[in-house]
Amino acid sequence: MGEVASVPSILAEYVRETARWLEPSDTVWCWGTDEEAGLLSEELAQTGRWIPCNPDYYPNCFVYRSDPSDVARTEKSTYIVTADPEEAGPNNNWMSPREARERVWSLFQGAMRGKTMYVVPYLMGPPDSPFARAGVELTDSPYVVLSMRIMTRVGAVALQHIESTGDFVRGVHALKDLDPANRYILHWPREKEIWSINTGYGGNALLGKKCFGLRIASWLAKQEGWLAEHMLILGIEFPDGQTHYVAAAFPSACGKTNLAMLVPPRRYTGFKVWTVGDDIAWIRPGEDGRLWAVNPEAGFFGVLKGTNPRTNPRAMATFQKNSIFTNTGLTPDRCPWWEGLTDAPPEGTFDWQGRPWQPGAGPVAHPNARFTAPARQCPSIAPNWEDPQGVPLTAILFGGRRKSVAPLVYEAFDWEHGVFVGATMASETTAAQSGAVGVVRRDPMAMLPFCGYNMADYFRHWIEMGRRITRPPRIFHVNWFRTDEQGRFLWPGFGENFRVLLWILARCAGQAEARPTAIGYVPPPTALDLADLAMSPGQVEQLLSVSHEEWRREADEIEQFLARFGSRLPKEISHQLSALRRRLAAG
Ligand code: OXD
Ligand code: MN
Repeated sequence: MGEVASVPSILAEYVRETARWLEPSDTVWCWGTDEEAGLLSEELAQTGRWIPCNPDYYPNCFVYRSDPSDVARTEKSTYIVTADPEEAGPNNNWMSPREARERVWSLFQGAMRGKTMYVVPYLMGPPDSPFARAGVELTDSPYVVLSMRIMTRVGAVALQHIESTGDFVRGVHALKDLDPANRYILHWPREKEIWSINTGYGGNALLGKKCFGLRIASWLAKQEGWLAEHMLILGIEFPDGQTHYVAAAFPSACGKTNLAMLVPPRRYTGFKVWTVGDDIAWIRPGEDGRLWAVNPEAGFFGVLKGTNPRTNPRAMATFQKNSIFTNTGLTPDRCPWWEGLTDAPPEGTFDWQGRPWQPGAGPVAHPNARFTAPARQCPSIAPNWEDPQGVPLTAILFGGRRKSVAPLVYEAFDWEHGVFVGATMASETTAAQSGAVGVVRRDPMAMLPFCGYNMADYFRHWIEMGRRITRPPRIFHVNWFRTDEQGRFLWPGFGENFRVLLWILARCAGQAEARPTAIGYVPPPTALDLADLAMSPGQVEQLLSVSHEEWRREADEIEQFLARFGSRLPKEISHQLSALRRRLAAG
């Protein structure tokens, strides 16, 4: 698959050494070319799990069926390896370096016998950007190679970066026998190394994404004075041509992709929403005192459930060619199908495991079925999405999926309060991680599964970042998922979220009304444009209400959660909790 051209010697040595232990029958260097993808695709098709879609509707697209036991991130198998367990913190599973070598590295011995080891050099971040970092993934999974070439910038651009910096994150991934009991995703932040075994699921096996892009990068960011966040980035262009950028952290499968690709409601003529990223933001202080953000990825790995031309037309257009559909159903004319695409699947559809589907036979697609698509194919991709300097942030949003408690939107009083809002946010769990769905859990900054070090130190880092910038973005919390007594959503969501974004940007410009409450600034109903939404005044009031009784219970839960961090918790965070309690008592 191409020439082994000018490979930096530290990389060549790493590949040789790893091959000696894993014993693949051959080693193949990947350059990210179309020809290479074609060959891998043919090879994968032989397994029966990789099915070319109908080229009339989905040219160069494939449905991939993973092993049914390997369909989501497995947080219980995900570890941070450090000498000091305190460095990993209560938010991570911890493993000692010795145990990692004895228990996990031994699993890799001979793990690629009889297989090919693919060497995938990749770059995270736009080329020639001060944000850019290189990684190398050694893998025996052609699906991983085919996904990495969409999700990252694979090939010569990465080798050049390694050559000039001498720096890269080492990653080794072996499918082995997919045994869940021996599944491990290990991160060595100080050594900049990742080991993943017995899994092929994207979030566990595409090492550029969660493993490097968030867990290792968050640690590097702490050392080097920047932030690696689980955030989408979007730009809102106003009719006068000015664009303002917003980054938003929501937990997995809570609508980051939908918000990043939002289409403004028709009444907002002259406005445009530009997509910069849908999952990860690397953020640095700029010389102008603002925070600047890039999307380090080159593709989207998005949730399909509920995606259709009405909820996310831009995603539909993005994955219409050159894309992978993992664990969807397959219609008789070889198109992918998932719940929410249309009312019902056509007769003769196969489910995500390739079984003929009958009504009542369970879901057609796995609830965590995903598309993998090149970012450049998104019709709303920002013209400057690969700007080496990134885009300046006007606002940062935190949000979750809460049936109650959290109003549609509120603004933090200041940066430190904003850090507290992010640090204490909660959300109901989704199908993106294995385990129970719909359980409320605290998920600080949506980073609970992704922060590669002790979150108490992460909160401190956030507080310090605020001190380092003179023009900080304002911080907000949003909740699109509040319901009424009958369990119906109070807010229409999707494109209508644009109305909330407009209030947020107007606040940042000092132009919108808000009333101070115990939890932050909440818009009075008159400050939001609710025209055409057919919401009753009672619904609006409920959507924006702040119940002191509920928030007192919330404060108790927050206190319990923060207690996990013991004396390492920054005092600023405890002060914020006391201040919240005082405001609740005063009201
Ligand atoms: C993802 C996730 O895949 O957060 O983005 O699970
Ligand atoms: Mn994510």
